Amino acid sequence: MAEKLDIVNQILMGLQRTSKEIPYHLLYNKEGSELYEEITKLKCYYPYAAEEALLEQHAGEIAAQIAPKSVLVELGCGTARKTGRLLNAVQSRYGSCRFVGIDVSKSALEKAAVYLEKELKAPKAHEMKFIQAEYMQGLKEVRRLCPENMLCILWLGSSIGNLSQTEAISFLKDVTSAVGYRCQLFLCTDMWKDYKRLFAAYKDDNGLTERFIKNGIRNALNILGQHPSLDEEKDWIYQVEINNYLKQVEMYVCFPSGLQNGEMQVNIRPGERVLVEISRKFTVEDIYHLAHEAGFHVHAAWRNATYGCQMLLPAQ
Ligand code: AVI
Repeated sequence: MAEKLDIVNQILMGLQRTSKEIPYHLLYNKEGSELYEEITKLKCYYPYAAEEALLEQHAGEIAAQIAPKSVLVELGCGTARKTGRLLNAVQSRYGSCRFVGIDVSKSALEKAAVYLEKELKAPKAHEMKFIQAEYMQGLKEVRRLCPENMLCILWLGSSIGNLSQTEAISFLKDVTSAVGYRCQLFLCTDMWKDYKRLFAAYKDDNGLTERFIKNGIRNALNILGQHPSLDEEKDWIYQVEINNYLKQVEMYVCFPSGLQNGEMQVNIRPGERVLVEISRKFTVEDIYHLAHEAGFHVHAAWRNATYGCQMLLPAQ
């Protein structure tokens, strides 16, 4: 109940601002998670394939940078479609591998378990555990279960790009608060690139990203007790902007006829828009800066012009 009130308050705070926004995590209800899974299969959505190719190419080198006897912990492992490769590389280097997947979605964790079982070359040499929890709660639980172990925390998918710089810094600081300094962070980031490629990735011709973003708004309104009709939704316009100054893709829904929820004191004026998600893109300098500000340093990196994976270590 307290959690539900928390979400309602977060949504209301965002919708009562001058520049309106909703929390991006509302994108990942059941429908949104399925749509995101579909988006990752689109050719124009390059980050998925770019990350997969980097992991494929460098899995052995990445495994060599992971401290022996580490427990690998994946944040938001989802269905773990890319993780098997890394786990196999760690197992083949050290003989065995311990893995914990953390996700809020029970069904994603169930799929991950089935998928990894098939992907692993020597399943008996792997110890796997799945925790259904928010990230920080999950990390604290892992630290409780493995008080002495080095943890290698995997954060794939450039999910850090969905946080502002301030949020990203505080998130990374929270990681060390949750698990202490005996950790490594394997962080994947999309790189800043040309407008055309970015725009095409977030405004796909199939309209999947549009549905994904509008679903976030629908979810927010449903939580506020409002259920817009399909006709009303047809009126909403999906807008993508590339913000060169902040180096981010911004995804909005514009309401030509406005939208009111008198009970909740929400008043979106005709023509006003709501920011649903940002997707930040990084230069190498940005990554160094972010790591530094969050109390980490970049220990190793595997990058090309499109995408980057880096191993960060606590700076202390
Ligand atoms: C999950 N996250 C990294 C995706 C991204 O690219 O920012 C979410 C997404 N939004 C629209 N398409 C994909």
